[in-house]
Amino acid sequence: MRMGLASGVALLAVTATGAAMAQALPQNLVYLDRDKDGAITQAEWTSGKPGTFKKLDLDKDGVVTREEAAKVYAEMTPADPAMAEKRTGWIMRADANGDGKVTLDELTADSVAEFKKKDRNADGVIDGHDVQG
Ligand SMILES: [Ca+2]
Ligand SMILES: [Ca+2]
Ligand SMILES: [Ca+2]
Repeated sequence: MRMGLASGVALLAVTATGAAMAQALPQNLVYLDRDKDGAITQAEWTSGKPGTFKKLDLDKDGVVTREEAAKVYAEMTPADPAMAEKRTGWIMRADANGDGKVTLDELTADSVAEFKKKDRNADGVIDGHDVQG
């Protein structure tokens, strides 16, 4: 029991030191850090994509068209057509082969490319070291 307490305290001290040294993730990215370790892995970064894709693929044919994306986003932000247009553009940017339809693979690949851009020091995670300066 005494041992357990001691190692618990030691662990707390290590965690506190680590937290103090790490640079914080920007607020708009924090939600992606599912396990709250202060870093976003590629898996965490892309984890929301299947859900987003499912929401956008209105007719469930496995591809998202501009019309589908525009419709979903227009419903999401009815007061802000410009924002809806912007978000539709983000989705359609993933259309790598230019056929006007985005597959889940394309959406995920686009997301991975974005991840790699944001991981400036290329250590495989996005954390405070990538976002400062
Ligand atoms: Ca994480
Ligand atoms: Ca569809
Ligand atoms: Ca990094």
